[in-house]
Amino acid sequence: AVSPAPDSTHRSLTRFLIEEQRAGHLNPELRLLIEVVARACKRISVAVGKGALGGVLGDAVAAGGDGASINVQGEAQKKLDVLSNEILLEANAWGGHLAGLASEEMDHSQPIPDAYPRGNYLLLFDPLDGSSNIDVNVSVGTIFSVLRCPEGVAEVGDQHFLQAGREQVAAGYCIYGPSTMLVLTLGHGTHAFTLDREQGSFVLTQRAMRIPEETREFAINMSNQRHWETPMQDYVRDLLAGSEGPRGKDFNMRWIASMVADVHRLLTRGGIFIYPWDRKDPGKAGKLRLMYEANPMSMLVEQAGGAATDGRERLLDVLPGQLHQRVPVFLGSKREVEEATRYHVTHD
Ligand code: AHM
Ligand code: MG
Repeated sequence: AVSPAPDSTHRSLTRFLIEEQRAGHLNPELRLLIEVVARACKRISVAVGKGALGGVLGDAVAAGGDGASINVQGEAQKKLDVLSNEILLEANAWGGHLAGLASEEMDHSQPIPDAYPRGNYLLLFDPLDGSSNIDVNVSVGTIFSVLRCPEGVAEVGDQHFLQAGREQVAAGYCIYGPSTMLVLTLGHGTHAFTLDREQGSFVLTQRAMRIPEETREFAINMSNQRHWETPMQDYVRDLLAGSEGPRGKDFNMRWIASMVADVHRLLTRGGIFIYPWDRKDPGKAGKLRLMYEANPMSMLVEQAGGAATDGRERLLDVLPGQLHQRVPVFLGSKREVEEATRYHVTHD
């Protein structure tokens, strides 16, 4: 008789999800949703990996051929932003697992087309985060978040997506780096899968990731320092003072400018990632989007034993007022996030 392959070396995403289903952590509909998103990410990974050979680098051109295409956030779209968005939309339209989708790259949410059965979930995504890094061959990623569609909704609209992050039933990202990895939570730990390119399948490579509670590493775009509010200035001044300052230890800095890559690093070895509000932005909201970036990353980080706040409150408790809302983000090693948050709270 042929003995089965050893568990730890060959647990595919499919098998992992089946086992999670048996453990009562997800139902078949959510399992299909995760499988479909993972399949779409494989397609995006192929497109990203081709680089200049795929003809997909550079800016997207607006419909009508008149200048660069601009998204709802007022940002120029890359060809790969548009392509990744289309791949995710097309993959998720027909499976019967969704009631609607919302994307960082689309003005409004979309209900599932009438031609297909409607499911119970809402999917939100940033199809290609960190897209300023595409043309320079640095890691980028797809971020996604899953919510339940409220019961009794006849027509899905933007308002049905406006739920606090703690209501997420699943969240994850796919990082397109030296290897392609899917990092996923279903609310029972954060788990990492690596794409086996030859087999075309994601393989579980780290179960139950744990972020060290203490760190000596931070990720911040320091070029905005002069625009930060006082408690943020104070916090970073004390980090930079190192072992001679009040923190009594030296810190190292890393900034990739791809949130997915910066968060992947801290999930792997600890750290704090911060995108604060600054005075260039009168809305006091910072750059990152609550629904597509902050919420899914916060769930992944909390499920790995880390913490996530907006500098004052737990991010997963923030009630969104609109789909494309921005929010300051402080996440990573628990003690360090608490420390950064303390600077802000005691200042107020
Ligand atoms: P994007 O969604 O338009 O790619 O913007 C989000 C990205 C994050 O990945 C990253 O943390 C941040 O923007 C970097 O911004 P900056 O230009 O300040 O370096
Ligand atoms: Mg983005």
